[in-house]
This record gives sequence, structure tokens and C-alpha cells, in this order.
Amino acid sequence: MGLNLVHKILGAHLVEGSLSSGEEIAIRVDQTLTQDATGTMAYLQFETMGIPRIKTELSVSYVDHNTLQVGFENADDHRYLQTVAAKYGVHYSKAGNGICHQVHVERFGVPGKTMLGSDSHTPTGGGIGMIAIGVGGLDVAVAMGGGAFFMPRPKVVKVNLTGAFQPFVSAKDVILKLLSIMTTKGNVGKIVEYAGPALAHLSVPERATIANMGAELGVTTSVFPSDEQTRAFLKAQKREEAWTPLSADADAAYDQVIEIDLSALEPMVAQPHSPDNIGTVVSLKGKKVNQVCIGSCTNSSLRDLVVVAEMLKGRHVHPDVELVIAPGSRQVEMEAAKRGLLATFLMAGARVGESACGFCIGSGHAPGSGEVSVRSNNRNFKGRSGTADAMIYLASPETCVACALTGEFTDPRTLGITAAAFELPEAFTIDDSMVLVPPADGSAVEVVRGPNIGEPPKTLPLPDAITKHVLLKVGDKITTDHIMPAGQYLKYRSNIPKYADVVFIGVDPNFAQRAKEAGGGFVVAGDSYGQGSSREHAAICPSYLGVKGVMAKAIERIHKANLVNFGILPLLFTDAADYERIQQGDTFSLKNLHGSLKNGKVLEVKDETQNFTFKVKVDVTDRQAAILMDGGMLNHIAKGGK
Ligand code: MIC
Ligand code: SF4
Repeated sequence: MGLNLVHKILGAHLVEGSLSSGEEIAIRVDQTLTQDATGTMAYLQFETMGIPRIKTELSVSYVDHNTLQVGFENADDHRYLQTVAAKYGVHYSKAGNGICHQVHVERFGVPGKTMLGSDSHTPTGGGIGMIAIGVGGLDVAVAMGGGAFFMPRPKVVKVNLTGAFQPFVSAKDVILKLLSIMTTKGNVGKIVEYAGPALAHLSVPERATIANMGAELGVTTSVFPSDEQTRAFLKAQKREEAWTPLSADADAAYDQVIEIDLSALEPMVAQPHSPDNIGTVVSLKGKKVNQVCIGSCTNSSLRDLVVVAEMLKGRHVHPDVELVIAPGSRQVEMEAAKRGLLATFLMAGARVGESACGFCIGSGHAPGSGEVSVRSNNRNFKGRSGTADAMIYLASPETCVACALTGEFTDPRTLGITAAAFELPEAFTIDDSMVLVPPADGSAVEVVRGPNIGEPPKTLPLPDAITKHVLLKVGDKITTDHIMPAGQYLKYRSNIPKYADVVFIGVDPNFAQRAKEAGGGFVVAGDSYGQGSSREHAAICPSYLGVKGVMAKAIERIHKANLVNFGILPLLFTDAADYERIQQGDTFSLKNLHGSLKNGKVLEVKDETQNFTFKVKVDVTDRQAAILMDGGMLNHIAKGGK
């Protein structure tokens, strides 16, 4: 039996475990990326490890999230990031150079390499044939220090793409279709591998769109083969030497196979408030649209902007619609300027945004109250846009333009426009002057720390018994945006005491106060707790407030790892009826924690308020149990653990 592509790449990087049996594997990490909103904490953590220089082949620190600079905090963070990068050997991509995932695929991605990124959309690198995984900042810090990355032994899902797109149907519609099939739930531990004859016509940026939004499936990552399309893209980036052919063996085995015929796809849309609430554009025909935003790490490549410009040429945005277009990188923006695309956008009445995360992370362009915004990004969680009651729909750039022109949901195929054919340029405009290369010896570099930059908080070893209240009981699909909102609070990412004040603010504004008064406690949740972002702040800040355990029906992959890293017990109900019975405010007592973590990983919880006992599973491996006992990863490493 031959090997699939995932096993080939992971096999070449395996340092512990086996791909054919067992619970966990560990791999060597070739590259890392961070972005500024998660990066500051990641480098602060790296600094506490006392390692003089990074041990990865390449690590890049991008500034793309907090570029608004209202107040001193963002700029101070950036100065810290720049100096700490120079000191430890990390490349630094300045604000304005573009969104980490887009730039990384353009300038640094290498087929067959492994990468960890402190951002959940790191799997975008799968578009260029990498095994690229989103993790918390601390896991990136460990990898920069030469540590292996531990992950559950993956199940590999083959998605076979056949046929060819109809005009105005594109990569985004493929991943929206896949979200309708796989949904955002139940995919923990899977890796998606794309294959099939349709790949011959799918360029790297289109593949990157699909791999990017694989994050919304909740899978570990997604990967495409490295073929002639990959070679053409790397050649146009003047990096052809980075190319190697990579594909699955013809007789490779998979855990699951899904078929998608591109010819049968139609324009799709994710409806409020979840990326898997999929419908067709046709079914929403005529519904009023107030705002359209095109950009983000999902859909902001040159291909996307060429298609958008072609549709906008000689036309004007509907008078009631605000259209925002933000290129994904400086390279894309320069090319768009040279080709006159930016002029077309302006003539059409669009607002051109900075090549950064911007609207996608709720950093500006919040829609009006209750308004409908159609966006080309990847997440439409409630409130993420900055407006609590806005209705956010996710769609392809083609559908976005159709809505912007007409002011209502419109299938782009019905506009009577001829679809643009996009040819990958022979050569992109290459200018890496906004990427600062670290000096060969950074030991003399002085790291600059502004007043907003605090220390990573300290955690204590796990006690053997805990008696605390249920501070909050929530339902299903609580995202990291619910736990730790971004937008206006993003600037406090390196100031934990301040950021901790807004934990769960949109769910329960009194949470932080209550947690402080009670000296911490438990959070009780339903299914898919911690979906979405990799932000480890959704674990650090609750840990800072004294949260000792999250008891849920299911906890998402990255968030669970972050809980462990910061000493919070991830606990799963063994009987869903217990979840129903528990009330917010109940007092729990847990005993013999150490013994249970070592043997069996099942805890008995006594609800003292209602006087009943129930069992929960501590959802961790032996290695993670040891980290929890030490009170978190930094303590664990300090004791020589891995
Ligand atoms: C996001 O899209 O939610 C973010 C902002 O990029 C996050 C990272 C963060 O919260 O800093 C992510 O996806 O991991
Ligand atoms: Fe930035 Fe949005 Fe991509 Fe997150 S999803 S990295 S906020 S563009």
C-alpha cells in the first residue's frame, strides 16, 4: 500500500510515535510564523526560556493585525517585535508588508516543509504543499527553541476535485461546499489532503484560499500536492529552486474520501453567525446588502483583485453600499497599482484599505446596527465585525462584487458580465525591502519594551484538590472571539491584567469581576468550546483570573492545547445529562487530581450545591497531564520537560 502525501511529509519529520498506530506523534518543525497580536506574548515566552538564538530553519514575525495605531500600544508592541526578532534571529515583516499567510506563501513557503504559526489560518501554507499548523504562541516559542511539536496521530481525509469551474464560481465556493459537507464540528485530529484532475487548473493562490478556510472545518491542517502549478507560482516569485514535486502514491490509503465536482458548484454563502451555515446566493436573491468587504488572508491575492477589477470596470458601487477592498500583501498591492486596478477600484467608488487584517478582525469598518455585510473573509462569528447585531455573510470575491453593484444578494452569473480570465504573471514584482533580515549575531541588540508590555503571567502547580464555583455556564459553539474579544481590545494583547478585564465581556459583562471576587472557578460549556482563533489569550487571561477547569461536551484542538499550556484542566462530560443539570453558581469539589491524572484520567466531581456526583474525563495525553501537574508549559520546560 502506497503513502498519502500527509504521511510522506509527516514521516520525513517524525521524531516520536508512529503514523500507523498510537495516540500521539511528534514532528520536527522547519519554519514558524507569528503575527503581532499573538507574537508579542510568544516572544516574551521565548525570552523566558533563555535560548540565545532560534533553532528553526526560518522564523518570521509579521505585523498585520494591530496596524491601526490609535494610541501608543500597537507601535510599542511593533518596536518590541522588531528588536526581539533581530536579537534572536527572526525575520521581521513590517506593518504594511501584508497579511502573514499571504506573504508567507509568496515569499517563504517551501513545499514539503513543516511550519507552526501562532494563528489559526497558518494552514494557508498547505496551498504551496506545506504541512502548516495553527497553534498557540507558546507552542511556536517551544518550536523556535528547537522543541518538537506533539499532535494527535492524524486521520487523513482525501478531497478529490474533478471538473472545472463555471464562470463566476471560484475557490471560495469549494471550501464553502466542503464546510456544508464536513461542518465545523467533529473534525478534530483530521488532515485534509486535496487531489484530483481539477488541480491542474487550480493556481497556488486559489489553493491557498481553500487551505486557509480549512481552519473553519476544525481540522489540524489541509495540504495540496506540489506540482507544475506550484512550480509556476514559485518561478513567478523568483524562487523556483524551492520547488520539489510532491504527491500521494497512486494506491495510497485514506481514512475518508470526499468527492467534489467543480462543474456542479454554484455561488455559495456562509450565513450568520457560523462559517458552516451554508446556503446558495440564489436562495438569498434580493435581500438588501449594506456593506461589502473584499480582502483578508482568504481572498486577497492578485487573482482575486484582477477578477474584482474586471467586474467593477466602468461600473459604480450601489449608492446604499459601502465597498472596502484591501489587498492581501504589498506585492499584490504594488501589482494592482501597476496594472491600474487600484484606479478601477477608486473610480467604482470603493474604499481601498491597507494590506492588513483590518475589517476581518473587527479593526475598523464595523457595519451599522443590524446591517448586512457580505465579506470575502473566513469567519462570521457574532460580534466579530465590531457590531454586535450585524449580519455577516461570507462569499467569494465574485459574489461580493455582484452584491456591491446591485445593493442586494445577487448571483454574479446573472449580471451579464463576461468573466475575466486570470493568467499567473511570468514574474511578480519582487521587493522584500519591508522584511528585515536579522543580523548574524544579534547578541548586542537591545530589546525595546514600551509601558504596555508586561511579563507572561506565572502559574502555580496543580493542587491535589480544588473547591470552586461554576463562574459561568454557556451553550454550544463558544468561540475564542466570545472568550477573548479582539477589535478594540486587541491593543492589550501584551498587557494581561488589562486584557483579562474583558474576558467573556460580550457573553457576561460581569464575568471578570465575579471571577476575581471568587478567586477563580470553573467554566461549564456545551459542544465545540473554543472554536476559531489560536489566540492563547483565551486561556492565559482566564488562567490569570483563576479559572481552574473548563468542563465541556467538546473542546476544539488549538484551544485545548492552549488550556493545557496555561494550566487549565480541559474536562469532558461523560454524560451530557450532567451538563443539563449543573447550574451557574454551583460549587464543585474535585479531589485526588494528581492520582487521577496519572491513572485513568477520569475525575469524580461533587456538586456540593445540588449534592450529586458525576464523572468527567480529563481529555489529555500523559505528556499533557505532566504539563498540567506542573501548572503549565513554561513551568514544565523550566523543569526540563517537553
Ligand atoms: C483571527 O482570525 O481570529 C485571528 C485574529 O487571526 C486569530 C489570531 C489572534 O487572535 O490573534 C487566529 O485566527 O488565530
Ligand atoms: Fe488576519 Fe482575518 Fe486572516 Fe485572522 S483571519 S489572519 S484576522 S485576515
